Amino acid sequence: MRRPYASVLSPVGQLNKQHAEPVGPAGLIGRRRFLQGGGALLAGSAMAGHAVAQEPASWSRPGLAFSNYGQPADDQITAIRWISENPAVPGDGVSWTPLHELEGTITPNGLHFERHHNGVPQLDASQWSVAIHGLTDRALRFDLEALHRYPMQSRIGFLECGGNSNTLWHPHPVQAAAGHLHGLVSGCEWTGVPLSVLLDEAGLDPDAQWVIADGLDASGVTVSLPIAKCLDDVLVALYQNGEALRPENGYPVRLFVPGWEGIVNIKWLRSLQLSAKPLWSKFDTVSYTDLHADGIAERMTFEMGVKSVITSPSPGQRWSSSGVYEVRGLAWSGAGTVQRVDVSADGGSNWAQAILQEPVLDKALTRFRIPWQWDGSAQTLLSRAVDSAGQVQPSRAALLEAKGGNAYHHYNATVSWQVAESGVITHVYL
Ligand SMILES: Nc1nc2c(c(=O)[nH]1)N[C@H]1C(S)=C(S)[C@@H](COP(=O)(O)O)O[C@H]1N2
Ligand SMILES: [Mo]
Repeated sequence: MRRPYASVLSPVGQLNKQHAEPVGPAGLIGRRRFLQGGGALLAGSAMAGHAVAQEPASWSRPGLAFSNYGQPADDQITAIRWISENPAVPGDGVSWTPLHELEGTITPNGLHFERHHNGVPQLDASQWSVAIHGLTDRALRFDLEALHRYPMQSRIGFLECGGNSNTLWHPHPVQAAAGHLHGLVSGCEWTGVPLSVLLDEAGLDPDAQWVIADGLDASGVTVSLPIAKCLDDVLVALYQNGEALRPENGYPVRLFVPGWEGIVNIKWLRSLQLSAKPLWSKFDTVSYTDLHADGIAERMTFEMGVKSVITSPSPGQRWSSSGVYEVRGLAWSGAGTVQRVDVSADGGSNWAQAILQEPVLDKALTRFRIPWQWDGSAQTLLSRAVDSAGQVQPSRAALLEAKGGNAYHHYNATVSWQVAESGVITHVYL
């Protein structure tokens, strides 16, 4: 028999009394302290559960019928992508993953962010094929049936647009939810055929140093990828979280290039040309380059930097009372694994180490969590990630200093949310 709720949960009113003694820097209960008994302390206090007299009545009528394809609960109306389109170019724009509505590290397929330069092409997968040609022993063409006969691999990884978080270059903090500022990143399990296997089938000419990948949508997105990366870990992906790719994410086949900026993850793949030199396409040169303060554009800035963002709380939310909350967020790095995430609740004066959700995977979203006893005063929360390459997520001031005033891509500075006395959460710069 289940225990009645009242015996395991205590009323909210007792919470502050039990946490009257300080628990860590600015109320943060760090990893070590949590493991030493802070967890038990929290479990006993029952946080914000309400006492109830009895269990809810069970449903006494048959429920709704089966469905061919499941949908979220009807009340989950805010857990949706947020679309922002370019009015000047048809099909150009983005839709953002609502990071502040999600938990864990895997983005549901219907909420994976989208970035199209010219819309989602209407294509017939039975007519689809990809050609491997150029500096190869033989030119080969693979249709879906052929691709399915090759050995597949799965890997969990993040995909992030180079332009993610770029509203934070703005001199004033834009007020928007975590996912509407930072949600051009998603995490999936991608499955497909390693590109190295297909390149091996075609046979590489020793002069083949670049793979020029081309999509078949109207935008003419073509990029040049160094051969070393293509032979290392690039997937010719057919599946996303166990099901066939979604049309908006490249169905039937896309490249998944672990840790590298979104643009090189070519969707609706149609051609891979082996070449001695990069193509220097529009997307290798004009777009997705990093303009420095002196006006020089750095090209091929492929690897995504170390980054973290608190997703709960998120701007726009309001906490109803002081007391214990769990601060939760995501961290990732294109250079490897997330080694640690520190959280500050006093604007960066003191830091405590957050708990990382296992398994912590290479070039994948990593969930961090840390309990915080909020005393009801105005405080500023921020997180700072360190990766396995020893890179530390920079402060906003350090990033601006390093990049100068012309930067547009690769914004990876620490992000700060203020909790006001009223409990209202806002985006602030430190
Ligand atoms: N063919 C094609 N591939 C493309 C794009 C595109 O517009 N066309 N956009 C690129 C960009 S800029 C990004 S960030 C990622 C986005 O992938 P997603 O829409 O699956 O999130 O796809 C990349 N691949
Ligand atoms: Mo992108």
